[in-house]
Order: sequence, then structure tokens, then C-alpha cells
Amino acid sequence: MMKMITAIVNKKDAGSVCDNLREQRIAFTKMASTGGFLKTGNVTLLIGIEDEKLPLVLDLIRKNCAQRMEAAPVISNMTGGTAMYQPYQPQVLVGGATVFVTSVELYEKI
Ligand code: 2BA
Repeated sequence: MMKMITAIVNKKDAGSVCDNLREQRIAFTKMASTGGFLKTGNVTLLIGIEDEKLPLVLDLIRKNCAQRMEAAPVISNMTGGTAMYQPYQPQVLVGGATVFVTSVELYEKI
């Protein structure tokens, strides 16, 4: 049986996660993505793996990703609701990775 890991990874951590996946010879697809809230780039990894390798991959992601504070966009009424950056910005805690694991019904290479 297989699992599909969809991991949304902070850009700053994506390099080391991908290097480690390659070292472990784990196949993955890397997609450029954008966070809906911060509107900044992150990386979405699709990783299809055998069930027994799930703990290895989750461990690898945990070891290579860290939470950090990042500036949040400020909504200003003065500009009619458009997000704009101001000198003193509120910060939000952004995860190193958001991970979804789903069961794969069919895996076929055509
Ligand atoms: P963003 O949507 O850009 O969100 C960045 C961070 O901003 C989030 O970190 C969270 O701390 C904060 N945040 C998000 N929405 C918020 C809101 N409505 N009010 C206040 N603060 C908010 P993380 O939770 O670690 O998420 C990092 C990135 O992972 C997200 O970037 C998004 O691209 C993705 N993500 C997180 N949860 C997701 C979900 N349930 N489904 C799909 N993607 C998700």
C-alpha cells in the first residue's frame, strides 16, 4: 500500500528537505506554490511512498523544517482594503511545513 504526502514547506527549508529526499532515493515532485495568507512563495512537495517509509519521510521533514516569525501583510483602510507593507508590521508564526498524508487508491505509471 502507498501513501501520498503533500508537504507545503517553507522556502528556506525546502533545499535541505529535497537534498535529504534525494540522498534517501525517495521520489518526489517539487512545485512552486504561494501561501494564501502571506502571499509569499513556498514549496509544495508531492511524495508517493510505500506505507513503511512514511515514518522515515515524516522524520526527515521534521528534522529539516523549523517554525519562524514572518511579517504579515497589513490591511489598511486608507487604501480601500488593499494589502500594503508598513514600517511596523505584525509578525505571524509560520510553520516549517504543513503536511497532509492520504492513502493512495491506485498507483500506476503509464
Ligand atoms: P500562508 O497561507 O501564507 O500562511 C502563513 C502563516 O500565516 C501560517 O503558517 C499561519 O501562522 C498564519 N496564518 C494563515 N492564515 C491566517 C489567518 N487567517 N489569520 C492569521 N494568521 C494566519 P502555517 O499555518 O505554518 O502555514 C504555512 C503555509 O502552509 C501557509 O501559508 C499555506 O500555504 C499552507 N497551509 C497551512 N495550512 C493549510 C491548510 N489547512 N490547507 C492548505 N494549505 C495550508
